[in-house]
Amino acid sequence: MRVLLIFPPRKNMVMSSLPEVAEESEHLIPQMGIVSVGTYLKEKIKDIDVKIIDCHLENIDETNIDQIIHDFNPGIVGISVVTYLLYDAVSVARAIKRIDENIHINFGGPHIALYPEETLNLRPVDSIVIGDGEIPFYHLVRSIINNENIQIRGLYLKGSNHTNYEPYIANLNDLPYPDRTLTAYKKYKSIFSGSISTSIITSKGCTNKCTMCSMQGSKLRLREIPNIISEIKHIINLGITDIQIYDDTFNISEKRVAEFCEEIIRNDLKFSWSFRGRVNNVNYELLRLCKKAGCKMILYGVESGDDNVLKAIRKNTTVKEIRNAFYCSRKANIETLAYFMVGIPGETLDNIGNSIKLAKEIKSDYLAVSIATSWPGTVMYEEGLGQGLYESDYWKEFAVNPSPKFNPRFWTAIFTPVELIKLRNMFLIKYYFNLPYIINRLIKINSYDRFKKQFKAGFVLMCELFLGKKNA
Ligand code: B12
Ligand code: SF4
Repeated sequence: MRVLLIFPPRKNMVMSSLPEVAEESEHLIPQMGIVSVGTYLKEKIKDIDVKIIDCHLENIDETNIDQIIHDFNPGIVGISVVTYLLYDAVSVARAIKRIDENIHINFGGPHIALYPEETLNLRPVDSIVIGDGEIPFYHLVRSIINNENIQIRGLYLKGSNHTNYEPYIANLNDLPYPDRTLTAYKKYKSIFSGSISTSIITSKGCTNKCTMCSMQGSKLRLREIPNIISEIKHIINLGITDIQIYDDTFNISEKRVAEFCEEIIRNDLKFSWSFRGRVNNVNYELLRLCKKAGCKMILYGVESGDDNVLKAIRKNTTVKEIRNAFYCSRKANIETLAYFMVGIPGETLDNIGNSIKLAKEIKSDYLAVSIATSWPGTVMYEEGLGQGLYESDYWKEFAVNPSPKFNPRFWTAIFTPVELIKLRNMFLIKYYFNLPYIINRLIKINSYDRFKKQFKAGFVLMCELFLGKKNA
């Protein structure tokens, strides 16, 4: 049996409100979700032939997928679906069904837990997997190979009843390390370091409850440090020296981060790494240890420079903590990226002014400003619906009938979409296009490759902001 796993193309991606250059650069990372599903399958069924395709990386879409289907001839295709790539996932699935109606198509990924029934009813979909895919997908493949009926939580075949129960693997240490050689792993490069890069997941879930995030309150599952270190050794053996930790919140516990760093140092592992973190769980001592262990960059979810706004989105952080995190990171010589948002529910011009002021004050190396967007499964979306801000449950409609030109809604109770785009652009322009910032960056860039990449990114950003290439 041959199994093809696909991460969809991004031809009709529902754009988030980050400038296009940021979206482009951030996607050059292997998709650990399907890699993990494929690895588990290979481990369980020894003679299975598994192929993984990242359509964006390999320039594949519904118009040329036929070649792969003819060459590889899969019996089962699993497609990884995030809501913003649903249309592209369905387009590819339709194209595959046109080639051979008998190929079984399974949809898994974060979108499915939000809209299980709607996904199962999509025409080319034969089955869905809700939540962690490794175990249910293996059972699906096994049942198809053995031609048996199957009933396992998390897997639902077309026509079957399903529950909204999201299964999870209680002990993440039980999973095999994702086999990155199943992907074209050498092609993934980081815009920040310019070197071959991969991602790693050391924990899943988040106990915080931010209103704009669909992870809120999800069960926290932590891998043990020796287990993570062992995976890192595998990664280094592949010749990869840059690792992006893609946990929802890596620094949920300061103690665990410290243990992680100490083990890296003890094992004398040489690689650079970054993580996405919260501002409230860091201090100078910890960051110095992170630096010593190879941490190059921290991407902080700042969101706003105004305590009232932070409270309103239940971020559970303060402006004081933000200042401290950036101050300590700079002192520890770790680069930073600050994620800000504009257009948060209830936010006024004054609040946005406070964010701009804080952004300049904390002197982050990079800044990403997005417009607060009501993504499905978030409190923000539910509140918008409850207050009648949206004319209909538009995400549900999209899930039932995905369309190519779809724009998620912003919070427009105070500002219009055009005003929000202008505010976001003004924020970015004030931050990036001033002499002290540019000089500071030039001093910090330490390789020609990095300079070339960042110069290009800066140029594209400038065109986007000044010529209004996107969203204007
Ligand atoms: C890293 C990350 C990013 C990175 C990189 C994304 C990338 N290209 O790889 C960056 C920062 C770029 C990013 C951006 C965004 N992201 Co993001 N991101 C993540 C994050 C934190 C980790 C992804 C990951 O690697 N997970 C680890 C793997 C192991 O989990 P997994 O992918 O879910 O896979 C498991 C299951 O889903 C399932 N599965 C997955 N695929 C398949 C396939 C099959 C066949 C089967 C059977 C099972 C299966 O099994 C896997 C193994 O257990 C997730 C949150 C999360 N914890 O997953 C959000 C997440 C994927 N992002 C999300 C969102 C909304 C965004 C943004 C839109 C945010 C924004 N406001 O800008 C943007 C998208 C930008 C755009 N439109 O251009 C949402 C998607 C929600 C949804 N409805 O689909 C998530 C789930 C976070 C959240 N809950 O809010 N993101
Ligand atoms: S935004 Fe970050 S901290 Fe807040 S709930 Fe989501 S993952 Fe957790």
